[in-house]
Formats: sequence, structure tokens, C-alpha cells
Amino acid sequence: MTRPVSLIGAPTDIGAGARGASMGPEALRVAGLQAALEAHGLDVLDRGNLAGPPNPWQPPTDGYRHLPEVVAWNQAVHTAVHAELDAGRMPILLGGDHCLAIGSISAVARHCREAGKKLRVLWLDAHADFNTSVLTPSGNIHGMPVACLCGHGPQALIEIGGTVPAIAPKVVRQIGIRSVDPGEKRFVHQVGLEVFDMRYIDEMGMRHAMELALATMDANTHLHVSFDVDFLDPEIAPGVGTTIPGGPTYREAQLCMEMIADSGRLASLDIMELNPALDVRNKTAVLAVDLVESLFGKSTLMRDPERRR
Ligand SMILES: [Mn+2]
Repeated sequence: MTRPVSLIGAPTDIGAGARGASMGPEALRVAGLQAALEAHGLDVLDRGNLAGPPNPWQPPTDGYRHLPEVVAWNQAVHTAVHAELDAGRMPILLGGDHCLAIGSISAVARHCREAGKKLRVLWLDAHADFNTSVLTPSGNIHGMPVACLCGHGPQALIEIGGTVPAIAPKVVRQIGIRSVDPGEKRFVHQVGLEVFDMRYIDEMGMRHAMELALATMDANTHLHVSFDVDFLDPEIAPGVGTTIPGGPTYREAQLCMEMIADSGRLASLDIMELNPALDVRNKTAVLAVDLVESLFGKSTLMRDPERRR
């Protein structure tokens, strides 16, 4: 039996380079997320939306855009996600831009430390999100969450979980990466982040990439999935702020989600960067809900769930 689920809305675009991800939580609700999960027999509670400062839309200060506001939002996310895990529930964070993964994953990491669990983070994204204020020209913090979680970033963000760094790079597996700045790429290699980029998926296939990304987890491993909707090819998912061509197709994305479901380890989830202002009749939100259903075991295929091969 899967544990009960809590939906947590974080309606902000405070770390993004385009406005609109603040409308993401409501678009996911309108696309029927709660009913879709309930149809799979899950007990789902919608906790409503977190509150935080408005987006002042200012240029960067000392290399960061809206840092005090980003800290406030991430503190709210951290507290809410940790409370759900403490209560034995599975948090699903409805973003909101991807800077909020700092609050979410630092809470998951803290929970794992407290519960004596191992952690695996799957980062599904077109971008590595491993920028720093020195490496990024924009200062948009949604390009920095993985670096911050690994201890590289402003003090107020890296210490949100109480332990610095919140996670070690070796717990992260990135899938679908196809847009990395030159300095960011050097830094990713330097810390040894494991990346299955689109070239890897082209050559080896999604199945092989996911087999490796999910390998060596055991019954005591907490699997967190951070799903940036721009992971998907923009042909099928136009409703994001930073579209990068050449992403996973519908079938590749379904396979990715189904293999995560088959692992049986999913324990927390972020659904990030959905931007209804750029979407077409909410189709990207509907697709995201469809994929999340697969994450929770809906099979689009004829396969017998008892016999997985
Ligand atoms: Mn991202």
C-alpha cells in the first residue's frame, strides 16, 4: 500500500527568468491531478497553497535575483515538506519555479538523516541547474538549486536544511540534460555529478539510462523525483519558461516514469516550472498529470503488473 499523498502548492516564479510559473499549482489542479491520483486508489489531501512574498521583478544584486524572497519561499517549502514526511505522508510539491527544490530536497534530506534512510534524487530536467552567482549571467536562482543543495551558493540558501551541504553530489542522477552553460559544465564535472544527457539517451536509450539511474537502491532508500516540466520535448510540452528542443518524446517520458514506478521506491515528488501563461489550452498541465499517473503505476501498456519483464 502506497502511503497517503499531500499536495502542496507553491505559487511563485520568484527564481525564474519569465513570469507565469506562479500559476502552475492551479493549472495542475484544473488538469485534475487529485482525481487522477485518487483513481489509482491513493489517499490524497490538497493542503492548498503556501504563502510568500510577491515577485518584485528586479535585476540581480551581487549575482542573485530576489535572494531574500527566494529564501522566504524556500523556508516555507522546507517546513511544509518536512511536516508531511514527519507525518508519514508523501509530499508532492506543485511549483512554482525550480528554485523551490532547495526547500523541498533539503527537507527530504533532513528527513532521511533523521529516519536513517539513504537518499536518491532523480533530477528530470533540460538543465543541470548547477549554476553559481559567478557562473550565471542572469542571476536567476532557478538555475542554481542543485549547486545550492550541494553546498555551493549563498549562505541563507545552502543552510536551509540545517546541515551544509544538504546532499552529496553522489546521490543525484540527472536525466534529459541538454542545455548547460560552459562554466556550469566544468563545475558539474568537477563535483562528479552523474548526468544522463540527451546524447546518452539517444545512443543508449531511455531504458538503459533509467536502469543505471535507479540501480543500487535498496528497501531503505528514499527516492525523490524532481520533475522540471522542461525535461519534456517542447513539441509536447510548450508550457514552460525555458523551452529547449530535443527532449524526451512522449513514449520516452512514459518509460522513464513507468520505470520509476516499477522501482517501488518513490517517496516524494516536485512538479516544477509549469508556466500556464505560455501553455496552449492547459495541454502541458494535462500531460504532466498523465505522466505523474504513470509515476504512480498507471500502465499505458498491456503488461501484467505482476510480471514486469
Ligand atoms: Mn530545472
